[in-house]
Amino acid sequence: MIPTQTLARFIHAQEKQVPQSTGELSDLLTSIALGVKIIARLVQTAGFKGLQGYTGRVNVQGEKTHLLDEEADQVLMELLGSSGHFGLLVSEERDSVVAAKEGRRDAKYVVAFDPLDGSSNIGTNIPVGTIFTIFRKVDPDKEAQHDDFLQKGRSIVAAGYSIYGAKVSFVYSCGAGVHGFTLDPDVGEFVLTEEKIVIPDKGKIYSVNEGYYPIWDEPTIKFIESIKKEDEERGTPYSGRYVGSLVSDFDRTIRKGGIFLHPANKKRERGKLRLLYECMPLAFIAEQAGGRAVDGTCDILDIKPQNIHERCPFIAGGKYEIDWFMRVMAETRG
Ligand code: P6P
Repeated sequence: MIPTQTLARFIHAQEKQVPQSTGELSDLLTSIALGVKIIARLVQTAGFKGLQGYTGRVNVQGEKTHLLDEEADQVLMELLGSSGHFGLLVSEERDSVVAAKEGRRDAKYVVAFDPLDGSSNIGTNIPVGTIFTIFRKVDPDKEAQHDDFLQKGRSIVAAGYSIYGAKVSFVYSCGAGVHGFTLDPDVGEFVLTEEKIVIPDKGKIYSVNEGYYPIWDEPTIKFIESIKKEDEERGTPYSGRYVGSLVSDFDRTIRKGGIFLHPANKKRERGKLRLLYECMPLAFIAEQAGGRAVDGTCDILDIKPQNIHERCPFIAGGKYEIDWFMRVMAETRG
């Protein structure tokens, strides 16, 4: 089969539907897709190219960094920094914002990314991925500022993620639905495989690390207990699935439905996942796919980040499950 609907063609076709588009966003997405292809090869060959294992350093999160984390970060910093369209970049691997190597004063966008989420799973061949989110600068006449990253997720221009697994997939949205692509390794092109991903309103799968049960708060315990008990009318118990790799658990949730939870707990009142480059881009995708993403109190896209590395509880899924979760939160908290 000749792959005709490639990512590049699809992006340019989408661009033509936006009268005032300049093609910059299309160029950015193409740059990100190139970075994803390069990172895919690094992940697939890490085992025999000496790229598995740790660097011996810790990142701003206080986590031991993997060699692949830094390689993936470097790929995106180089590619996106030289695209000319970004003024500033934020990476999970960097303490503060980074000025684009060839950033022009009139560059319209800023980008935040997690270059390789789930890298702790690398050695066991569990899928990992890259997550990104793009904002316009708040003031187009000014150079990009740190505060351009502290916008609510409702202002996201485009966001998406890749998964380096049995296939390399690329899922993104520019605010007109969620589109899925699969890398054709024979030609090195991403080919459209799902023009519009829509999350089922009600699913049958819940996804959470139950090892945290002893330190969950009461509302979370009540919800998880209710999704596991026999109730014919509600269609419970749901099946449990947990990969421990955010992009994999999230991607399964938007395709098959149900709910993914990485909630707050007594040791981490604001959870583990990062708001700017994990929760917000995936919340944008979840809403574009017809679902919801909350922190237990409000929709993630209504939260204004206070700093570029802040954490956030992340619960995402179909409207049925998220509405149910939020009702239990409200009832239990009183
Ligand atoms: P836990 C992987 O380390 C990661 O950052 C995400 O990819 C994943 O969803 C989460 O942490 C798993 O966290 O606390 O269940 O090990």
